[in-house]
Amino acid sequence: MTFTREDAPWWTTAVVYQIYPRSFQDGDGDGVGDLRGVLQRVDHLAELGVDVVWFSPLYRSPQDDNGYDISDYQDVDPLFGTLEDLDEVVAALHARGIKVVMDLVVNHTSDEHPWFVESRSSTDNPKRDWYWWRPPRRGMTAGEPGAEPTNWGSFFSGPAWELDEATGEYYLHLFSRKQPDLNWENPEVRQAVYAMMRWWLDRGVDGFRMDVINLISKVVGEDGSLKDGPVTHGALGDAGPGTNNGPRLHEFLHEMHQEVFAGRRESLLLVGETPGATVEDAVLFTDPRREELDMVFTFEHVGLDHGPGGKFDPEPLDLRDVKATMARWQAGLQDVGWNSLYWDNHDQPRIVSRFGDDGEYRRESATMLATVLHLHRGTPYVYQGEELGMTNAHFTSLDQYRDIESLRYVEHARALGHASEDQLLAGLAAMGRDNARTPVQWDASPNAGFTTGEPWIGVNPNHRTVNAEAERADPRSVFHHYRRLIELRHTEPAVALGDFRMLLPEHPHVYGFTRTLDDVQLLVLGSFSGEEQTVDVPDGWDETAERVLGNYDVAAALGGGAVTLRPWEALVLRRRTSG
Ligand code: ISL
Repeated sequence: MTFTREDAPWWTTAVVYQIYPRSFQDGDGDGVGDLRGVLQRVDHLAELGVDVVWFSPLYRSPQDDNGYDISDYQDVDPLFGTLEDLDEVVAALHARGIKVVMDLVVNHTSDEHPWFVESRSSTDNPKRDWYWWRPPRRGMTAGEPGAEPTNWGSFFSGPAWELDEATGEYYLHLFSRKQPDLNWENPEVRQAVYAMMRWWLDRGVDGFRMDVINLISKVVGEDGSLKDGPVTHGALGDAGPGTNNGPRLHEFLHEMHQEVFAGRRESLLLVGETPGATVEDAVLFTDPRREELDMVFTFEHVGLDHGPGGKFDPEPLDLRDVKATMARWQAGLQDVGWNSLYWDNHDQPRIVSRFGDDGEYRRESATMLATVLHLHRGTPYVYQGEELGMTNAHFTSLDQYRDIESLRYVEHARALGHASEDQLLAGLAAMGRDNARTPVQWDASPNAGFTTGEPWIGVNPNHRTVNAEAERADPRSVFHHYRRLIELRHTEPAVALGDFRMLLPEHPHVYGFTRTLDDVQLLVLGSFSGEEQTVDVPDGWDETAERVLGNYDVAAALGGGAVTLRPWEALVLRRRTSG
């Protein structure tokens, strides 16, 4: 069943680039990135060599969660431009051989979407059942503390239910109160979503990145009831068991496939965002015979540094855990299905600051991290600025933050009195989503070439040295290294399709693996350390191996069955196993 050179889908050799529009490039001087801005930078993407661009939401939105709260799925928010601007951007990308994937946010809408406005207007409105409305808990009065229909906490702190005074009922919002959850049990909801998706495909886009798609099926009792979740810490319960990977999820995805993608599947890219999914779930989502998705985003590797108090209570990373997780996903999807590969996106801190060294060894560690990731089996995703080695924001005061998740978290943590102000700021500085949302650093000018106006969020002061112009001028830069990695995936079939074997699983600082396709074998080594590290190499690898890629001018030499890697060194070698 495993993909072969003959039948492998196009996206096995593709690299995807994620644009977070509000921070990419401002074209009109209002301090917010937009589509005219994207047009100025399409050649950067072409030079990098990516095959696909995924746009975080561009749709009309009150921007409560930076566009993940959509009030019109079939229009562009005026902040970003117009539908005609989007057509122009799509045409400009297509002209450079780059496909376009839209974010699809259909677990919830904005509370300002006309569907929700109607739904909330009365208990007998025809769209009432398009969302999750429930009366207060039995025996309790609406508005009383604890009267919410279930004890579920939202992803953005506080209860996942909001009381609507007009009808005295609560609605479910797994994210902010301005993001009510759609009721996928209702077939009219599903048909409305599918029609919208067909409209976008007919307009010329090439696929979807499906936001929290594994939350769309909730666990509903025969009587329509939803159940409390386990209470782990605090007073609220975990919504996961009642909402994550629900009983009808695969049925809905297969139905979507038939209703929307049938007959045009081959040219599209369908990737699901699936927090909490196991590798066993991923096999089901991505087995081509099941006709659901092409690949999903795992969250296991980006949860390894979360501490007992959650993501804002981080713990030091143990590299062995990363290797164990990645090896499990590689093995689990070796014969059936496919992996997505990512370190960064708009929800995660910058990888060079998180798993690397964003000081002395910024270039070395950013290129090493990229090498290790891109040489796995799967489709790599590059988040804007990652190819420049951009770092965390290193904000030091609360007023620098913009993200609803961070601001709500602080509000609730203060109310509970669990953490000191210093602890709160340290948690945000390490893990806050705004770390990845500062403007892309194009040049050394005052606003990094991002805007002529006042940027909506602070530009990282290190743009004077870390920027695209400087990166482009330096052949050893992070940018040129990404360019070479992308090219390698396009030209060396073993990168896309080779079998994966993890080496050195117990080594605390060195990541190593081989990729094998027919008689070609690649050896990949990456040091996660600022000190020299000497490791054994497998039999058959010696100084005759061809050096494919590295991040030092002269690669570490193999000899006597071992190799000594310098700080954050990455190395890719190739040999023939026969003849
Ligand atoms: O960053 C997170 C909170 O700790 C994640 O749990 C995140 O909320 C989750 O990955 C879902 O993310 C997606 O849906 C959210 C949106 O805020 C994120 O930006 C989006 O990627 C709601 O639409």
